[in-house]
Parts: sequence; C-alpha cells; structure tokens
Amino acid sequence: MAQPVSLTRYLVEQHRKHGHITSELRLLIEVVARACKRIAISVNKGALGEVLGSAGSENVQGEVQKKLDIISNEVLIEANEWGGHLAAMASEEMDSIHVVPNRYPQGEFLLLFDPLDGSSNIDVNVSIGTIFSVLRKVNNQRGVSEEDFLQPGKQQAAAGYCVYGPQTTLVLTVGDGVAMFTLDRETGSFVLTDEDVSIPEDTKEFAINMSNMRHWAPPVTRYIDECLAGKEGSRGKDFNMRWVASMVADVHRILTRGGVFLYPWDRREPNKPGKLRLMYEANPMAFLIEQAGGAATNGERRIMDIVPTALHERVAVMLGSKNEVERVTRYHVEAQGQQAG
Ligand code: P6P
Repeated sequence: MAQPVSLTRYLVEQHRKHGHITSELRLLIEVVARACKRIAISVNKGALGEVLGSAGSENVQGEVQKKLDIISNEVLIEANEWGGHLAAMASEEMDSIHVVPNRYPQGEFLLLFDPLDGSSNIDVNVSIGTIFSVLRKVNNQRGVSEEDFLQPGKQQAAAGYCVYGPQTTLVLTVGDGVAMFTLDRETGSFVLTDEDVSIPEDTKEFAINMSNMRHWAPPVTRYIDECLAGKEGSRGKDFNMRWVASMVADVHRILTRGGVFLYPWDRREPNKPGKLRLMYEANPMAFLIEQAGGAATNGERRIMDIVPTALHERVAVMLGSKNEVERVTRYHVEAQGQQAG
C-alpha cells in the first residue's frame, strides 16, 4: 500500500515540479494548517468545551462575534506571528491589520483570513470553516501598512480553506491546481486525498439565499427564474438547490461535484456591492475556483481583477461551474447595455 502523502511532502514535491513554493511559503502554509487543526479541536468540542454562543462583542462588520470566532482568530495570530515568514496579518475579526511585533523577525508574506466563516452555524452543528489568503509584501522600503494588503486577487501566492464538517479537510492552491487534504485524527496529519480538483463546466445545482429574491437585480432574477422553470423552461433541464449559509461548505460542494454559488448585490443595502468580503472570502475562493477550472465574477468582471480600495470592502459573488457563471454574468452585462442604451 502506497505511503500516504502528507501536506509537507506534497509541498516539497510541488516545489520540485513547479519551483515556486519557497521554504518560507511552505512554512507559512504548514503553520496555517497546524492552526486549523487546533481550531478543529475547539470546534469539535462544541458544548463540552464551553466555546459555543456569543462573545458579547461585535466585529468590524457590526456582526455579533461568537466565542469561537475570537478563539479562532487568536489561534491564527499566535501561531503565525513568531515564525519569521509574515510581515502582517488581516482578519475579518479585526478592524485594522496586525503587524508582526518587533521582537520577531518580519517575513515577505501577508496573511489574510476569515478565522471562522459561517459562524451562525456553529451553535447548530453545521459545517463551518477557516478561509485564508496569502499575498507578498511588495514594497520592502518601509514598514508594513494596510495599503500593502490592497492588491488584486490575481496577486495571491496561495489560498485555501479548512472545512470543519464530517471530515476536517484542508483545500489549497499555490497556483498549480487545487489539492485536498483530509485530517487523519489518529496521526494528526493532513493526508492528500485529492489533487488536480476539477469543476464540471455545467451543473444542475445552484446555491443562493432564496429569501432575498424580492431584493435582487433583474439579471439574477432572470437567471434563477430560468433554473426554477426546469426542463419545461428555456434551460431544458431541472435544477436542484442547496444553501448551507457557510460559504466554505457551499464552495467545498462545488469543488467536489460542481454547482454555482451566488451572493449578489441586493436592495437591502443598495450602497454596498454585496455581503461577502473581497480580501479574505471572495478572493481566496475565486483563486481556488479558477484553479479548478471554474469562474468567479462580481456579475460584471473577474473578482481577481478587482483592485481593492479598503481592507474590509465587500463584493458581489458569482462563482462555480464556468458555463453557469458566464451565463449569469452575461445577463448582467446585457442589462447594463440596455440601461446604457
Ligand atoms: P446569509 C456567513 O455569515 C457568510 O459570510 C458566508 O459564509 C455565507 O455564504 C453567507 O454569509 C450566508 O449569508 O445572508 O444567507 O445568512
């Protein structure tokens, strides 16, 4: 029986093939993976670990923080600040960036994360996850500031997530395709269980929060109405719907069997482009989806081409099976043309 391939072995062998996983980047990914294992332990304890429920505080998004949101954030900060591979970190749970303290060496990378995405599902035992994105600190002339983080998603050196579900699975890209590692709890190692992940270009499964239907823009309504019309309608096939309300879980399903995920702009907050955050939700997920042969747009353009103007800026998200994303994006572009005309 072949030896299981560990995360470290995978990264070393990928470097031999492609030559751009430096030891610093490998160290960073291994540290993040170890932090995810520690988060998994806290998540899996649930009520036994007195980690459920609200922390009684709000994050920069104005959302009530769960105890596990704060625990996960602290685990990632503590695991990463001493290693010498990072200059700074940014988190959904922190207003501003966390610069590596002077007592530690600074590295070339910037780490961004949503420490525990989908936290409304924590208390009801539904899959949640950690999302992370790695950028390079481009300007080495001075200290690090928030501006160093404001790079388009296409600049990412690596991206991934760890989903805490029936299995604890780390999903990663460094720009050479997507690999999945399942946590072997007996050895404590992430073991390679899928590489060269590929999303089918077509699908019969869409993910959207249908309760927002009356707030959508016409192109989204047009697209979903066609899906709901099924084989009697213009699409000529029936669709199924899934909505976990944990982006990590919905994206993991799409990477595993295809599908399309939509969190579009809606009229509830007309001055915001969408609910999800560009830097540490949409960009890392877009990198993974594109590396697996899918597409990711904001309804008009490629998410990874968007140049950020603020650390916590939001974006509309349409990602997954290429042909479906291209269709709903085309509907948006046609609607723009009609408005302009
Ligand atoms: P809604 C979780 O809070 C999250 O940021 C994503 O993980 C998820 O896809 C979305 O929000 C769910 O939003 O409005 O359906 O609760």
